[in-house]
Amino acid sequence: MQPEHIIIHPEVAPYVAHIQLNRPKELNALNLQLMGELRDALKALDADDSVRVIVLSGNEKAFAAGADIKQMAGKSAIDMYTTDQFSTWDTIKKTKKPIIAAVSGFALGGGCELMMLCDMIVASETARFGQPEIKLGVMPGAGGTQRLTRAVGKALAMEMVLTGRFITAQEALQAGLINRVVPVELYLQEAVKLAKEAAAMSPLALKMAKEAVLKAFDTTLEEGLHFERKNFYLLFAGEDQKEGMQAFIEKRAPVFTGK
Ligand code: CO8
Repeated sequence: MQPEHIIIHPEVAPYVAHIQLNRPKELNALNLQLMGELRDALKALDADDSVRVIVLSGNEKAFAAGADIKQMAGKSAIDMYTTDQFSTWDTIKKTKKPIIAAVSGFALGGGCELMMLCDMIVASETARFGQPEIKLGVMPGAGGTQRLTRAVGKALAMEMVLTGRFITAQEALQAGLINRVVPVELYLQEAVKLAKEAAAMSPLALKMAKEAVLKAFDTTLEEGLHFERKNFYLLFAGEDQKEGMQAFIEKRAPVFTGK
């Protein structure tokens, strides 16, 4: 069945697929259906050998303005527990291939949290980031107190989470939340360019390197170093390591296959 709230562009560059959140009238508010479609699309692309890197965007006005408030407003705690909508997020988190967020306009609440699940973030000058849940009488529920704090530090995270203040793209760049800021007409192009650069690398190395970087947030330095070393050694089981090193010696460009 075709998804309704996302658009999948299969090959926007070699080995790069693009998923676009597509509920423009609602500023891409993340309802259950959209999140389910996104989970399924990411799972399929993660298993597709013709894809090495995924770009995730909204539109110029909004990456996503958060969880769908209208869908959530009347729910009870038991509804929330039974629906367990955050379990979708656990599956999304397991995507092995790098995901690059292309962000313009609002990235708020769950939208900011979804963006922080991505591995690199390209923003337009018009991007605004925030965790405004506090203004709704709640608080972030999908990583806003954890990933944001790890990315920007306690001072700014507390300010954003406790007052709901939005920050600009320049502030986000300075705080280390995002990778780069470009004029609005270029944000998607720049994200695809970055994706293309990564997609030229060994797909196995990409996955294992992503896994190892993320490990840094979950573990002690000693365990992280151990994990990193294991992944490094493991890559010597693949043909891409032979190809990459032989290509260097022969002074030519490597051709990686992921085998
Ligand atoms: N949910 C539902 N509808 C929304 C949302 C949203 N989060 N954001 C905007 N919309 C709708 C508006 O209701 C409006 O619809 P309508 O035309 O039918 O009234 C339409 O989108 C356009 O919005 P506005 O008219 O408000 O546009 P403005 O340009 O005036 O304002 C803002 C833009 C500032 C972004 C404003 O819309 C706003 O404040 N939105 C809510 C932002 C917010 O509070 N986000 C946090 C939501 S809670 C959350 O994310 C919890 C995370 C938990 C994990 C996530 C699980 C999926």
